Amino acid sequence: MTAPARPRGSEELIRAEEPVLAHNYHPLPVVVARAEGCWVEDVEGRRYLDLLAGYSALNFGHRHPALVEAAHRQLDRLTLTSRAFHNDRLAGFAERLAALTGTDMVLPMNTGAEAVESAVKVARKWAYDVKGVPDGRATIVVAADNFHGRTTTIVSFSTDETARSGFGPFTPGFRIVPYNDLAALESAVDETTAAVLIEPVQGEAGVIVPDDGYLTGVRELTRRAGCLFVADEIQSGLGRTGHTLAVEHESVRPDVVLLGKALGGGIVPVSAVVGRREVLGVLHPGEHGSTFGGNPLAAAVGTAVVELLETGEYQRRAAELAPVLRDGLRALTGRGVVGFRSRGLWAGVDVDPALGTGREISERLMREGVLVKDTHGSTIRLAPPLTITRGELEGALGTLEKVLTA
Ligand code: IF1
Repeated sequence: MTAPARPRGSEELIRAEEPVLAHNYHPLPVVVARAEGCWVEDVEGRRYLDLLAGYSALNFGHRHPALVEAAHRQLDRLTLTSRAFHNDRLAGFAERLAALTGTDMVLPMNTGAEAVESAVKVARKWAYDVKGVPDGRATIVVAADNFHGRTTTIVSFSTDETARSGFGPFTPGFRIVPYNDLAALESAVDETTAAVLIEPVQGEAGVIVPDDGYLTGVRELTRRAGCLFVADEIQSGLGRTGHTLAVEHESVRPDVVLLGKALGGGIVPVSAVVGRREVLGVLHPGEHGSTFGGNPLAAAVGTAVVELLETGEYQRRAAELAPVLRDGLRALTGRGVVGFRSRGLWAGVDVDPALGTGREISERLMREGVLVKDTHGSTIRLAPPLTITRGELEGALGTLEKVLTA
């Protein structure tokens, strides 16, 4: 099919997708053509404030100058070697990321799901090689309502029927317990347990913030049981909750932390498994890998992201604006909002179902120039870039109030 002579508008582009693009999403009817900072612009030039930020992959806003510059510079030098050879970017990235996260060793991957899959493999291998669990018997305990990605092993331990039905047979070796329930967790951990894998805040479930003490409890329980605490910080990490890692809210240090999304600055997919040398040291040459993991372009952008986080500026901004978001949502409670959870610049907002579904509210907000994404039912997620100004945030809350009280 030859490209059309004239540029196609939003409606034409949306129609053009239908016969040729797999329907695994139901996007809002907006076609983004350019973006900068917290603002995106559609094909016709209409501007929207982006309160989704790529599901927290755009913590530094669209096209942060320092990140784009790092990418351009590397594009003009070297983009890919594969790990069959060394490249001159990877050592620096691994050193800076380990230092930023307070860990010893880094396994660079690409997507979040790859980091989760890698952590499952490393935890199992650690269980066999270090803990002494009989081969093939390792178990991993996860939380109900988890979201860790879309691969068949990961959906094997999902409790979301939409995410898993039709994709069996499933990978065995996982136990599911209610989130935020230490007693249930204690009863699921035994001598076969390699790891407990949880999100410090459950994102897709609707920004479910656990009780204070839960993360500490998981840390103490896994230490006593001699199994690994693996924290999936792919969405909650890298400044989103007002800390470099969400687990810092309770000063907890997991054995393994999973990172992704914002680690690539919204420019290239970059993920990583970071943790203690005793754990990641179980991998030997030829036992794990990927074509793009640790590529020089990803390492260059990832290093620039770590440099931004080393300043503490983005963590501070999320912490300083957290009360603006929280107080704004509290003021709307009873006026269209029936409940919310928030931590840092991240909130799950339960809208009165009588006002519409999450999707309908998202479409009304879109027409008012604000982009959000519904999760389940009538819950919408707010996760602006951490570069949002107080004024922009207050404006967005005003727009939410207008939509909910109209
Ligand atoms: C989609 C959800 C968010 C994640 C956590 C691992 C991954 C994710 C805590 C996997 C990815 C993305 C996936 C994307 C939408 C988005 C999402 F709605 F799916 F659940 F953010 F809440 N751990 N979350 O949140 O990382 O492989 O995607 O790089 O699948 O629609 P990935």
